[in-house]
Amino acid sequence: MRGDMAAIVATRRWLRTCKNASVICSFAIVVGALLGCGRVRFDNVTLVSSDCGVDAGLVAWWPFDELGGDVTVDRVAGNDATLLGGAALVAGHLGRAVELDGLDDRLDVAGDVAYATQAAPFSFATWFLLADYAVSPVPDIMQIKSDTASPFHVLLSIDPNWAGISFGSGDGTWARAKTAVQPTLGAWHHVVVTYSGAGALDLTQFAIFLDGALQPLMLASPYGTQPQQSRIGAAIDPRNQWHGLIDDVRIYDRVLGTDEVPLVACN
Ligand SMILES: [Ca+2]
Repeated sequence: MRGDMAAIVATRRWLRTCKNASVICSFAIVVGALLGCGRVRFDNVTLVSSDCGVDAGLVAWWPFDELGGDVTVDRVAGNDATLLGGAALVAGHLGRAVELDGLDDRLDVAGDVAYATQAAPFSFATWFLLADYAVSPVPDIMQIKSDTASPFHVLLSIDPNWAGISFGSGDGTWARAKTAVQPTLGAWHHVVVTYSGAGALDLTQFAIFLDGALQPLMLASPYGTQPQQSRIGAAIDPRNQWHGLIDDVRIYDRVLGTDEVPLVACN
């Protein structure tokens, strides 16, 4: 399955065809899963398709659709994420999602990939539901390993220093921004962050989309330094713990076009 995007895409298209469909089709899927179904295996994965047709440049994708277990797969490159501290896979927005308690839950991503690259473009996209800021005022959706000294963060904050959706890094070589617009708590939202690769200190090279809408960016306060580790739902600092749900985390090695932003939400 890993590394064979053509087979995955073909299978997802087939599943999408089946999505509204028949008992026969569902039965075929189950039988296919039991038999291994050629090159594509379904393992312990629910059969809710997260396909949205935005596959070009996809370098990491964690759909969190497993029925359980302590490891959730990266369907592109096999950089699977380990659920730690009690993080659990539960019903989500697209199939299943990861639930984090805001105290000590997190997912650590395997591998050594620096997804946040200063000289090359990238995009980050995910669904999130933040329950509250009761414990953590600056919860990380993801700290993304970078090719600089400290990881690149995408987070939410109730603190005026980083209010709304914010991105930045502790090493001072990245622009840092905040939207100052608070997504509603307890509800699903979709965020896309893009970077052009043409100047990491230039705020105009970045964009944040919330639920498909381009957000205003203003200067945020500095970030603290963190050890390099791609981590979902937390950073090293305990103030960065996420309380709520995260679903369908995707990273691309290119800028998603404005026409693709609604598509990548897979609604
Ligand atoms: Ca999912």
